[in-house]
Amino acid sequence: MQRREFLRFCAGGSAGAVLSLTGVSIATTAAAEPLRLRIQKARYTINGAVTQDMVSLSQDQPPPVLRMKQHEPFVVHVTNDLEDYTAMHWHGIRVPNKMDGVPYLTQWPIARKETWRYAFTPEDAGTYWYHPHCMTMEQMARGLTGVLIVEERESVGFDTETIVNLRDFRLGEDSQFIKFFSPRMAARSGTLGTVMTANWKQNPVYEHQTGALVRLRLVATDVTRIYKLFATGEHGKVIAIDGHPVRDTVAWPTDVAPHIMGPGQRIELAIKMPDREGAEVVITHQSGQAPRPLVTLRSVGAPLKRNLKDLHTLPANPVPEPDLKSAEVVEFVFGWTPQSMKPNNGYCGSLGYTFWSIDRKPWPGDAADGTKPLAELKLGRSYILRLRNESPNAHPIHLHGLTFRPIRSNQRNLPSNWTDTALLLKNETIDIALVASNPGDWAFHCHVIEHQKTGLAGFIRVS
Ligand SMILES: [Cu+2]
Repeated sequence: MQRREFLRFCAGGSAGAVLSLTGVSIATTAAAEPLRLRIQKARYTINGAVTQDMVSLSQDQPPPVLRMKQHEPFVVHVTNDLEDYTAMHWHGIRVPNKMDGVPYLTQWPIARKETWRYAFTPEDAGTYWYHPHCMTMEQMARGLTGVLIVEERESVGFDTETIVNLRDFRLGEDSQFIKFFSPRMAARSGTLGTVMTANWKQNPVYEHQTGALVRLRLVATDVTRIYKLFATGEHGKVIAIDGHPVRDTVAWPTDVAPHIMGPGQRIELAIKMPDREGAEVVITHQSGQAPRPLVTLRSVGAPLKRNLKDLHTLPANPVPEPDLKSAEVVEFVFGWTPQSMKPNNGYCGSLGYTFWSIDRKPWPGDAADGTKPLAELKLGRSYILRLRNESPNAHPIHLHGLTFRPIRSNQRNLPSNWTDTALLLKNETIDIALVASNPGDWAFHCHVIEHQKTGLAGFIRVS
Protein backbone atom coordinates (compact mmCIF):
# COMPACT_ATOMS: atom_id res chain seq x y z
CA MET A 1 0.00 0.00 0.00
CA GLN A 2 1.30 3.45 -0.85
CA ARG A 3 1.46 6.17 1.78
CA ARG A 4 -1.16 8.20 -0.11
CA GLU A 5 -3.58 5.30 -0.19
CA PHE A 6 -2.99 4.59 3.45
CA LEU A 7 -3.83 8.14 4.44
CA ARG A 8 -7.11 7.92 2.58
CA PHE A 9 -7.75 4.56 4.25
CA CYS A 10 -7.09 6.16 7.63
CA ALA A 11 -9.61 8.93 6.97
CA GLY A 12 -7.45 11.92 7.66
CA GLY A 13 -4.78 10.49 9.95
CA SER A 14 -1.26 11.65 9.31
CA ALA A 15 2.08 10.17 10.23
CA GLY A 16 3.50 11.43 13.51
CA ALA A 17 0.44 13.51 14.30
CA VAL A 18 -2.36 13.10 16.78
CA LEU A 19 -5.26 11.16 15.38
CA SER A 20 -8.83 11.71 16.47
CA LEU A 21 -9.33 10.46 19.99
CA THR A 22 -12.54 8.48 20.08
CA GLY A 23 -13.75 8.44 23.65
CA VAL A 24 -10.86 10.50 24.99
CA SER A 25 -11.33 14.17 25.47
CA ILE A 26 -8.49 16.35 24.17
CA ALA A 27 -8.85 18.67 27.15
CA THR A 28 -8.28 15.96 29.73
CA THR A 29 -5.41 14.30 27.87
CA ALA A 30 -3.67 17.63 27.27
CA ALA A 31 -3.60 18.21 31.04
CA ALA A 32 -1.70 14.97 31.71
CA GLU A 33 2.08 15.07 31.62
CA PRO A 34 3.14 12.93 28.64
CA LEU A 35 5.58 10.10 29.19
CA ARG A 36 8.36 9.95 26.59
CA LEU A 37 9.65 6.60 25.38
CA ARG A 38 12.47 6.13 22.91
CA ILE A 39 12.76 2.77 21.14
CA GLN A 40 16.48 2.11 20.77
CA LYS A 41 19.25 -0.44 20.60
CA ALA A 42 20.40 -1.83 23.92
CA ARG A 43 22.87 -4.26 25.47
CA TYR A 44 22.53 -6.32 28.63
CA THR A 45 24.38 -9.14 30.36
CA ILE A 46 22.43 -12.34 29.85
CA ASN A 47 23.84 -15.76 30.68
CA GLY A 48 27.25 -14.41 31.65
CA ALA A 49 28.12 -12.20 28.68
CA VAL A 50 26.89 -8.93 27.20
CA THR A 51 24.22 -9.52 24.57
CA GLN A 52 24.48 -6.93 21.80
CA ASP A 53 21.80 -5.65 19.43
CA MET A 54 18.94 -5.86 21.88
CA VAL A 55 15.97 -3.49 21.60
CA SER A 56 14.61 -1.61 24.61
CA LEU A 57 13.65 1.87 25.83
CA SER A 58 17.07 2.71 27.27
CA GLN A 59 20.54 1.56 26.25
CA ASP A 60 21.22 -0.79 29.16
CA GLN A 61 17.98 -1.80 30.91
CA PRO A 62 14.91 -3.93 30.12
CA PRO A 63 11.76 -2.01 29.09
CA PRO A 64 10.40 -0.35 32.26
CA VAL A 65 7.14 -1.21 33.99
CA LEU A 66 4.63 1.45 32.91
CA ARG A 67 2.20 2.44 35.64
CA MET A 68 -1.07 4.25 35.21
CA LYS A 69 -4.19 4.74 37.28
CA GLN A 70 -7.61 3.35 36.45
CA HIS A 71 -9.89 6.03 34.92
CA GLU A 72 -7.05 8.59 34.66
CA PRO A 73 -5.78 9.83 31.27
CA PHE A 74 -2.41 8.54 30.10
CA VAL A 75 -0.34 10.13 27.35
CA VAL A 76 2.86 8.72 25.90
CA HIS A 77 5.08 9.94 23.07
CA VAL A 78 6.89 7.05 21.41
CA THR A 79 9.97 7.97 19.38
CA ASN A 80 11.65 5.51 17.04
CA ASP A 81 15.46 5.53 17.08
CA LEU A 82 15.76 2.27 15.13
CA GLU A 83 16.43 1.91 11.41
CA ASP A 84 13.27 -0.17 11.02
CA TYR A 85 9.67 0.96 11.31
CA THR A 86 7.70 0.29 14.49
CA ALA A 87 4.30 0.86 16.23
CA MET A 88 3.35 0.30 19.88
CA HIS A 89 0.41 -1.81 21.08
CA TRP A 90 -1.08 -1.80 24.61
CA HIS A 91 -2.06 -5.44 25.09
CA GLY A 92 -5.37 -5.96 26.90
CA ILE A 93 -6.25 -2.29 27.36
CA ARG A 94 -9.59 -1.20 25.87
CA VAL A 95 -8.26 1.85 24.04
CA PRO A 96 -9.90 3.95 21.30
CA ASN A 97 -9.17 2.21 17.99
CA LYS A 98 -6.74 4.89 16.77
CA MET A 99 -4.58 4.32 19.87
CA ASP A 100 -4.23 0.55 19.36
CA GLY A 101 -0.87 0.64 17.58
CA VAL A 102 -1.60 -1.75 14.71
CA PRO A 103 0.14 -0.63 11.51
CA TYR A 104 -2.04 -0.11 8.42
CA LEU A 105 -5.16 -1.02 10.44
CA THR A 106 -5.12 1.86 12.96
CA GLN A 107 -2.03 3.93 12.17
CA TRP A 108 0.87 4.43 9.81
CA PRO A 109 4.10 2.64 10.89
CA ILE A 110 6.42 4.95 12.83
CA ALA A 111 9.52 5.68 10.73
CA ARG A 112 13.03 6.35 12.07
CA LYS A 113 13.14 9.55 14.15
CA GLU A 114 9.38 9.96 14.04
CA THR A 115 7.32 10.31 17.21
CA TRP A 116 3.79 8.99 17.63
CA ARG A 117 1.48 10.18 20.38
CA TYR A 118 -0.77 7.69 22.13
CA ALA A 119 -3.43 8.84 24.59
CA PHE A 120 -6.02 6.78 26.39
CA THR A 121 -7.77 6.38 29.71
CA PRO A 122 -7.58 2.80 31.04
CA GLU A 123 -11.01 1.61 32.15
CA ASP A 124 -9.80 -1.62 33.74
CA ALA A 125 -7.26 -2.07 36.54
CA GLY A 126 -4.82 -4.97 36.39
CA THR A 127 -1.69 -6.40 34.78
CA TYR A 128 -1.20 -5.76 31.06
CA TRP A 129 1.79 -5.32 28.76
CA TYR A 130 3.10 -3.47 25.73
CA HIS A 131 5.01 -4.49 22.62
CA PRO A 132 5.53 -3.37 19.02
CA HIS A 133 3.04 -4.56 16.38
CA CYS A 134 5.39 -3.79 13.44
CA MET A 135 8.63 -5.72 12.83
CA THR A 136 7.08 -7.76 15.61
CA MET A 137 9.34 -10.81 15.56
CA GLU A 138 12.52 -8.79 15.10
CA GLN A 139 11.84 -6.23 17.86
CA MET A 140 10.11 -8.49 20.39
CA ALA A 141 12.72 -11.25 20.09
CA ARG A 142 15.40 -8.62 20.79
CA GLY A 143 13.72 -7.54 24.01
CA LEU A 144 10.99 -4.95 23.37
CA THR A 145 8.24 -6.37 25.60
CA GLY A 146 7.31 -4.57 28.82
CA VAL A 147 4.77 -4.79 31.64
CA LEU A 148 1.98 -2.24 32.03
CA ILE A 149 0.18 -1.92 35.36
CA VAL A 150 -3.14 -0.16 35.82
CA GLU A 151 -3.51 0.52 39.53
CA GLU A 152 -6.80 0.12 41.35
CA ARG A 153 -8.26 3.29 42.82
CA GLU A 154 -7.99 1.88 46.34
CA SER A 155 -5.36 -0.23 48.07
CA VAL A 156 -6.04 -3.95 48.22
CA GLY A 157 -3.87 -4.38 51.31
CA PHE A 158 -0.59 -5.94 50.12
CA ASP A 159 2.67 -5.08 51.91
CA THR A 160 4.66 -5.20 48.70
CA GLU A 161 4.71 -6.55 45.14
CA THR A 162 6.99 -8.18 42.58
CA ILE A 163 6.42 -7.77 38.86
CA VAL A 164 7.92 -10.40 36.60
CA ASN A 165 8.35 -10.20 32.83
CA LEU A 166 8.80 -13.81 31.73
CA ARG A 167 10.45 -14.42 28.39
CA ASP A 168 13.12 -16.33 26.51
CA PHE A 169 15.96 -15.13 24.38
CA ARG A 170 17.37 -17.11 21.47
CA LEU A 171 21.08 -16.85 22.17
CA GLY A 172 24.10 -18.91 21.20
CA GLU A 173 26.91 -20.02 23.55
CA ASP A 174 28.45 -16.52 23.29
CA SER A 175 25.16 -14.87 24.43
CA GLN A 176 24.62 -13.32 20.99
CA PHE A 177 21.35 -13.67 19.08
CA ILE A 178 20.88 -16.64 16.80
CA LYS A 179 18.18 -16.98 14.12
CA PHE A 180 14.81 -16.18 15.69
CA PHE A 181 12.88 -19.01 14.08
CA SER A 182 13.10 -22.00 11.81
CA PRO A 183 10.42 -22.52 9.12
CA ARG A 184 10.06 -26.13 10.28
CA MET A 185 9.13 -25.06 13.82
CA ALA A 186 7.06 -22.06 12.65
CA ALA A 187 4.82 -24.57 10.88
CA ARG A 188 4.47 -26.49 14.15
CA SER A 189 4.53 -25.24 17.76
CA GLY A 190 6.98 -22.38 17.18
CA THR A 191 10.69 -21.96 17.87
CA LEU A 192 11.61 -21.83 21.56
CA GLY A 193 14.27 -19.59 23.02
CA THR A 194 17.49 -20.96 24.48
CA VAL A 195 17.67 -18.89 27.69
CA MET A 196 14.63 -18.54 29.97
CA THR A 197 14.54 -15.25 31.85
CA ALA A 198 12.55 -13.29 34.42
CA ASN A 199 13.09 -9.53 34.10
CA TRP A 200 16.00 -10.44 31.76
CA LYS A 201 17.71 -12.42 34.55
CA GLN A 202 17.98 -16.13 35.22
CA ASN A 203 16.08 -17.03 38.38
CA PRO A 204 16.47 -13.66 40.13
CA VAL A 205 15.86 -13.60 43.90
CA TYR A 206 13.58 -10.92 45.36
CA GLU A 207 13.62 -10.45 49.12
CA HIS A 208 10.48 -9.68 51.07
CA GLN A 209 9.89 -9.34 54.78
CA THR A 210 9.23 -12.63 56.50
CA GLY A 211 5.51 -13.32 56.64
CA ALA A 212 4.59 -10.32 54.41
CA LEU A 213 1.75 -10.30 51.88
CA VAL A 214 3.18 -10.07 48.36
CA ARG A 215 1.32 -9.37 45.14
CA LEU A 216 3.17 -11.34 42.47
CA ARG A 217 2.34 -10.36 38.89
CA LEU A 218 3.63 -12.81 36.26
CA VAL A 219 3.49 -11.75 32.63
CA ALA A 220 4.29 -14.08 29.69
CA THR A 221 5.76 -11.80 27.03
CA ASP A 222 7.65 -14.49 25.14
CA VAL A 223 7.05 -14.89 21.40
CA THR A 224 6.52 -18.66 21.61
CA ARG A 225 6.68 -20.41 24.97
CA ILE A 226 3.62 -21.79 26.72
CA TYR A 227 4.44 -21.72 30.42
CA LYS A 228 3.32 -24.35 32.92
CA LEU A 229 3.73 -22.51 36.18
CA PHE A 230 3.55 -23.58 39.79
CA ALA A 231 4.88 -22.31 43.11
CA THR A 232 6.88 -24.34 45.61
CA GLY A 233 7.38 -23.44 49.25
CA GLU A 234 4.14 -21.75 50.21
CA HIS A 235 0.49 -21.65 49.38
CA GLY A 236 -1.37 -18.57 48.32
CA LYS A 237 -4.29 -17.45 46.23
CA VAL A 238 -4.82 -16.85 42.53
CA ILE A 239 -6.38 -13.38 42.47
CA ALA A 240 -6.36 -12.36 38.80
CA ILE A 241 -5.82 -13.87 35.36
CA ASP A 242 -5.13 -11.88 32.20
CA GLY A 243 -5.55 -8.58 34.02
CA HIS A 244 -8.95 -9.23 35.53
CA PRO A 245 -9.93 -10.48 39.00
CA VAL A 246 -10.97 -14.13 39.04
CA ARG A 247 -14.73 -14.61 39.30
CA ASP A 248 -14.65 -18.05 40.85
CA THR A 249 -12.02 -19.79 42.96
CA VAL A 250 -9.08 -20.94 40.86
CA ALA A 251 -7.04 -23.83 42.24
CA TRP A 252 -3.54 -23.02 43.44
CA PRO A 253 -1.18 -24.26 40.69
CA THR A 254 0.93 -27.30 41.60
CA ASP A 255 3.57 -29.43 39.91
CA VAL A 256 0.93 -31.94 38.83
CA ALA A 257 -1.62 -29.27 37.83
CA PRO A 258 0.40 -26.21 36.79
CA HIS A 259 -1.16 -23.01 35.45
CA ILE A 260 -0.92 -23.06 31.65
CA MET A 261 -0.14 -19.60 30.32
CA GLY A 262 0.45 -18.79 26.66
CA PRO A 263 2.28 -15.82 25.15
CA GLY A 264 0.44 -12.63 26.11
CA GLN A 265 -1.25 -14.03 29.21
CA ARG A 266 -0.79 -13.03 32.86
CA ILE A 267 -1.50 -14.37 36.34
CA GLU A 268 -1.50 -12.60 39.70
CA LEU A 269 -0.82 -14.48 42.91
CA ALA A 270 -1.33 -13.37 46.49
CA ILE A 271 1.48 -14.95 48.50
CA LYS A 272 2.13 -14.82 52.20
CA MET A 273 5.89 -15.05 52.60
CA PRO A 274 7.05 -18.02 54.71
CA ASP A 275 7.20 -17.30 58.45
CA ARG A 276 10.78 -18.58 58.67
CA GLU A 277 13.57 -16.20 57.67
CA GLY A 278 15.54 -17.49 54.66
CA ALA A 279 12.68 -19.70 53.42
CA GLU A 280 11.82 -19.35 49.72
CA VAL A 281 8.89 -19.45 47.34
CA VAL A 282 10.05 -20.55 43.91
CA ILE A 283 7.97 -19.94 40.79
CA THR A 284 8.79 -22.87 38.57
CA HIS A 285 8.14 -23.93 34.97
CA GLN A 286 7.13 -27.58 34.62
CA SER A 287 8.96 -28.86 31.58
CA GLY A 288 9.39 -32.27 30.04
CA GLN A 289 12.85 -32.83 31.51
CA ALA A 290 13.39 -31.10 34.85
CA PRO A 291 11.30 -28.33 36.44
CA ARG A 292 12.95 -24.94 35.81
CA PRO A 293 13.04 -22.29 38.55
CA LEU A 294 12.11 -18.90 37.01
CA VAL A 295 11.98 -16.51 39.93
CA THR A 296 12.50 -16.82 43.70
CA LEU A 297 11.00 -14.87 46.59
CA ARG A 298 12.95 -15.07 49.88
CA SER A 299 11.85 -14.18 53.43
CA VAL A 300 14.17 -11.77 55.24
CA GLY A 301 14.01 -9.90 58.55
CA ALA A 302 11.66 -9.97 61.49
CA PRO A 303 8.36 -11.73 60.82
CA LEU A 304 5.24 -9.71 60.02
CA LYS A 305 2.22 -11.46 61.34
CA ARG A 306 0.07 -11.23 58.24
CA ASN A 307 -2.70 -13.41 56.92
CA LEU A 308 -4.11 -13.83 53.39
CA LYS A 309 -7.51 -13.07 54.93
CA ASP A 310 -6.27 -9.50 55.59
CA LEU A 311 -6.52 -8.76 51.84
CA HIS A 312 -9.50 -7.04 50.29
CA THR A 313 -11.08 -8.67 47.27
CA LEU A 314 -9.93 -7.10 44.00
CA PRO A 315 -12.73 -4.88 42.68
CA ALA A 316 -14.34 -6.12 39.46
CA ASN A 317 -13.57 -4.15 36.30
CA PRO A 318 -16.42 -2.37 34.47
CA VAL A 319 -16.63 -4.79 31.52
CA PRO A 320 -20.12 -5.00 30.00
CA GLU A 321 -21.80 -8.37 30.62
CA PRO A 322 -22.95 -10.08 27.39
CA ASP A 323 -26.58 -11.22 27.13
CA LEU A 324 -26.13 -14.91 26.29
CA LYS A 325 -29.81 -15.36 25.34
CA SER A 326 -29.72 -12.84 22.52
CA ALA A 327 -26.07 -13.39 21.54
CA GLU A 328 -25.38 -14.31 17.93
CA VAL A 329 -22.83 -17.11 17.42
CA VAL A 330 -19.95 -16.35 15.04
CA GLU A 331 -17.58 -19.21 14.19
CA PHE A 332 -13.86 -19.12 13.44
CA VAL A 333 -11.51 -21.95 12.59
CA PHE A 334 -7.76 -21.81 13.15
CA GLY A 335 -5.44 -24.15 11.33
CA TRP A 336 -2.94 -24.74 8.59
CA THR A 337 -3.33 -23.24 5.16
CA PRO A 338 -3.32 -25.07 1.84
CA GLN A 339 -2.39 -21.78 0.17
CA SER A 340 1.20 -20.74 -0.28
CA MET A 341 1.71 -17.04 -0.85
CA LYS A 342 4.05 -14.16 -0.12
CA PRO A 343 2.35 -11.87 2.38
CA ASN A 344 2.54 -8.10 1.87
CA ASN A 345 3.59 -6.69 5.22
CA GLY A 346 4.64 -3.31 3.87
CA TYR A 347 7.15 -1.71 6.23
CA CYS A 348 6.42 -4.13 9.05
CA GLY A 349 8.39 -7.22 8.13
CA SER A 350 7.50 -10.66 6.79
CA LEU A 351 8.94 -14.02 7.78
CA GLY A 352 8.63 -14.98 4.11
CA TYR A 353 6.34 -17.98 4.58
CA THR A 354 2.66 -18.79 4.90
CA PHE A 355 1.74 -21.77 7.05
CA TRP A 356 -1.37 -20.77 9.03
CA SER A 357 -4.86 -19.44 8.47
CA ILE A 358 -8.09 -18.21 10.04
CA ASP A 359 -11.18 -19.63 8.31
CA ARG A 360 -8.71 -21.39 5.99
CA LYS A 361 -7.51 -18.09 4.53
CA PRO A 362 -4.01 -16.93 5.43
CA TRP A 363 -3.63 -13.25 6.34
CA PRO A 364 -2.47 -11.60 3.11
CA GLY A 365 -0.23 -9.18 5.02
CA ASP A 366 -0.54 -6.01 7.09
CA ALA A 367 -0.26 -3.79 4.02
CA ALA A 368 -2.25 -5.90 1.54
CA ASP A 369 -4.90 -4.03 -0.42
CA GLY A 370 -8.56 -4.77 0.07
CA THR A 371 -8.33 -6.96 3.15
CA LYS A 372 -11.75 -7.57 4.64
CA PRO A 373 -12.76 -8.14 8.25
CA LEU A 374 -13.21 -11.76 9.37
CA ALA A 375 -16.50 -10.70 10.96
CA GLU A 376 -18.57 -7.55 11.32
CA LEU A 377 -20.16 -7.01 14.71
CA LYS A 378 -22.82 -4.46 15.56
CA LEU A 379 -21.84 -1.94 18.20
CA GLY A 380 -23.50 -2.70 21.53
CA ARG A 381 -24.70 -6.22 20.60
CA SER A 382 -23.73 -9.43 22.43
CA TYR A 383 -21.87 -12.20 20.61
CA ILE A 384 -20.53 -15.67 21.21
CA LEU A 385 -17.38 -16.26 19.21
CA ARG A 386 -16.78 -19.98 18.66
CA LEU A 387 -13.02 -20.48 18.36
CA ARG A 388 -12.12 -23.87 16.90
CA ASN A 389 -8.54 -25.09 16.67
CA GLU A 390 -8.29 -27.76 13.99
CA SER A 391 -4.53 -28.11 14.41
CA PRO A 392 -2.42 -30.19 16.81
CA ASN A 393 -0.60 -27.08 18.06
CA ALA A 394 -1.69 -24.62 20.76
CA HIS A 395 -2.69 -21.07 19.78
CA PRO A 396 -3.11 -18.15 22.21
CA ILE A 397 -5.76 -16.19 20.30
CA HIS A 398 -5.72 -12.49 21.13
CA LEU A 399 -8.47 -10.00 20.33
CA HIS A 400 -7.66 -6.29 20.54
CA GLY A 401 -9.94 -3.60 21.91
CA LEU A 402 -12.61 -5.86 23.42
CA THR A 403 -12.70 -7.91 26.60
CA PHE A 404 -14.40 -11.30 26.63
CA ARG A 405 -14.81 -14.34 28.81
CA PRO A 406 -14.77 -18.02 28.00
CA ILE A 407 -18.12 -19.71 28.58
CA ARG A 408 -17.30 -23.27 27.50
CA SER A 409 -14.58 -25.54 26.16
CA ASN A 410 -14.96 -28.98 24.60
CA GLN A 411 -12.01 -30.20 26.70
CA ARG A 412 -11.80 -28.60 30.15
CA ASN A 413 -13.21 -26.29 32.77
CA LEU A 414 -11.89 -22.79 32.22
CA PRO A 415 -11.89 -19.94 34.71
CA SER A 416 -14.63 -17.52 33.65
CA ASN A 417 -12.72 -14.29 34.27
CA TRP A 418 -12.55 -11.54 31.67
CA THR A 419 -9.60 -11.84 29.32
CA ASP A 420 -8.13 -10.70 26.02
CA THR A 421 -6.38 -13.96 25.07
CA ALA A 422 -7.89 -17.46 24.80
CA LEU A 423 -5.34 -20.27 24.76
CA LEU A 424 -6.66 -22.97 22.41
CA LEU A 425 -5.06 -26.34 23.06
CA LYS A 426 -4.78 -29.12 20.48
CA ASN A 427 -8.16 -29.55 18.74
CA GLU A 428 -9.88 -27.45 21.38
CA THR A 429 -12.99 -25.36 20.77
CA ILE A 430 -13.68 -22.50 23.16
CA ASP A 431 -16.78 -20.31 23.10
CA ILE A 432 -16.12 -16.78 24.27
CA ALA A 433 -18.78 -14.18 25.03
CA LEU A 434 -18.53 -10.43 24.68
CA VAL A 435 -20.39 -7.21 24.07
CA ALA A 436 -19.14 -5.45 20.93
CA SER A 437 -18.73 -2.30 22.99
CA ASN A 438 -15.75 -0.60 21.35
CA PRO A 439 -16.03 0.59 17.71
CA GLY A 440 -13.22 0.03 15.22
CA ASP A 441 -11.19 -2.55 13.33
CA TRP A 442 -9.64 -4.82 15.94
CA ALA A 443 -6.70 -7.12 15.23
CA PHE A 444 -7.44 -10.78 15.99
CA HIS A 445 -4.46 -13.10 15.86
CA CYS A 446 -2.37 -15.84 17.41
CA HIS A 447 0.24 -14.58 19.86
CA VAL A 448 2.82 -17.19 18.86
CA ILE A 449 4.51 -14.57 16.70
CA GLU A 450 5.68 -17.11 14.10
CA HIS A 451 2.05 -18.20 13.66
CA GLN A 452 0.79 -14.62 13.50
CA LYS A 453 3.40 -13.60 10.95
CA THR A 454 2.84 -16.66 8.75
CA GLY A 455 -0.90 -16.28 8.32
CA LEU A 456 -2.77 -16.71 11.62
CA ALA A 457 -4.04 -13.14 11.78
CA GLY A 458 -6.96 -10.98 10.73
CA PHE A 459 -9.31 -8.38 12.15
CA ILE A 460 -12.87 -8.00 13.41
CA ARG A 461 -14.91 -4.88 12.67
CA VAL A 462 -17.25 -3.34 15.26
CA SER A 463 -19.49 -0.57 13.94
CU1 LIG B 1 -0.68 -19.99 16.94
